[in-house]
Amino acid sequence: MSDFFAGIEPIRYAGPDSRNPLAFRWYDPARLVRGKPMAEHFRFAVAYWHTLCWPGSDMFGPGTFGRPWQAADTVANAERKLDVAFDFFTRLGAPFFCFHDVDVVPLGETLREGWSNLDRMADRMAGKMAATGVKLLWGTANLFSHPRYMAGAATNPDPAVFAYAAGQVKQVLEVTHRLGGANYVLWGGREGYDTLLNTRIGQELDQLGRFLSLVVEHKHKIGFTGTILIEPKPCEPTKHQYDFDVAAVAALLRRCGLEREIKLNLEVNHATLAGHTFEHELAYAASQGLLGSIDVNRGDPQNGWDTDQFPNSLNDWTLAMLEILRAGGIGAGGFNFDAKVRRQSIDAADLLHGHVGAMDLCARALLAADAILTDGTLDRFVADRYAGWQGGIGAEIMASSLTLAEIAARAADAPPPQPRSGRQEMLENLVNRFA
Ligand code: XUL
Ligand code: CO
Repeated sequence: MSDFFAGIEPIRYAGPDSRNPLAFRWYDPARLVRGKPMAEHFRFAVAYWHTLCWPGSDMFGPGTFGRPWQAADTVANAERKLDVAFDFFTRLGAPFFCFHDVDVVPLGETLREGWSNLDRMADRMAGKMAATGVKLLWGTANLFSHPRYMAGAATNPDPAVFAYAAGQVKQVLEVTHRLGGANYVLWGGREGYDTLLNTRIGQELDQLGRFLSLVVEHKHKIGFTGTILIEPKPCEPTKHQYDFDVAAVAALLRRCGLEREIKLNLEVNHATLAGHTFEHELAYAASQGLLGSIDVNRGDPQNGWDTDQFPNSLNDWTLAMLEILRAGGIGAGGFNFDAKVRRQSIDAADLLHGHVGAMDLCARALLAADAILTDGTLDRFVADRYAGWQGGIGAEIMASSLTLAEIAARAADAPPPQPRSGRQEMLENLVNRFA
């Protein structure tokens, strides 16, 4: 067992009046909300890469954290890191974690070396999981850091790179299955382009479709029953990414006939970069039956890049929780903290402050969203706004029983439609009564 967090007590629920900064004031795992324990609403997960691997570097300087296991990328250090990781998960009370292959072990020089390193580490992970009860929300392969992936993985102009990526994904999918993972994530880090001058979009989209189909086929072949998830992001690291946002991925999945096989892992800061609110992405995905899981974080209102900060706005999260509750919850997905503490937050305790605050925020937003739904005014307003589609000409249009000419004739003979207020300010005020 590591002593990295020595002196920090396991985090407990202490109630809203607590002054302890390392206690939960709202997240009470067993508390029932809408008949379901809070813990099940969220299925909180720690992201291995930000919490254990990121050294606190930025584009102007190296890491500031100086964690002992980050001194060199060796198997021995990966094992120390694993000890610290499971100590952190249990101290925090996070029931799940997520990882990339490169987060947990050095992949070595060849694909085969990486496979055997990961296989051995997966055995150690299985032991830790059995001992602590912490489960795997999802696994993923890093297909974007190594220079071989500079022009993409599945969408690389060189088929040998496609094949290498296939080798990494096959292995991590199998390890995820072996560890009982609930999902497998594909973030297309560099599946896009930097300039159209050297790019054939149609060819690259066909390659991406082939890759996704191969992954789905292999999932069924090995009997993995978890969900394959795509994580949309519009840009960064490349100028343009094909998995731009929910709408783009929904279209891509239909183009490949995979809309019933793959769902989405939505990340807050990715929605921001795409020019959307997070609740827009949630609502759009839910409307297409594609909501799978979420990566919890936030951007910075002034910086236009992926800052991956811990969330801290109750109003924003309440709007997100409203969409998640309306969608019937996150199912076999979860709330993964794809968030990192700031570069100056160099202490072990800072890792806990980041996660504790975010878990509490989510819990408080869940209670606020539940209260808004229980109050019912918001939903009644919306139901009334669309009531015209429940009968009369609205129902006939949607039942496809009228032609364009018949609809036009009815409109010509009816009294002119009267505009009605959308009451945006009233509805915003209503939400602010709760959050
Ligand atoms: C990058 C990002 C990734 C994915 C997993 O912006 O969000 O960490 O979540 O590859
Ligand atoms: Co993410």
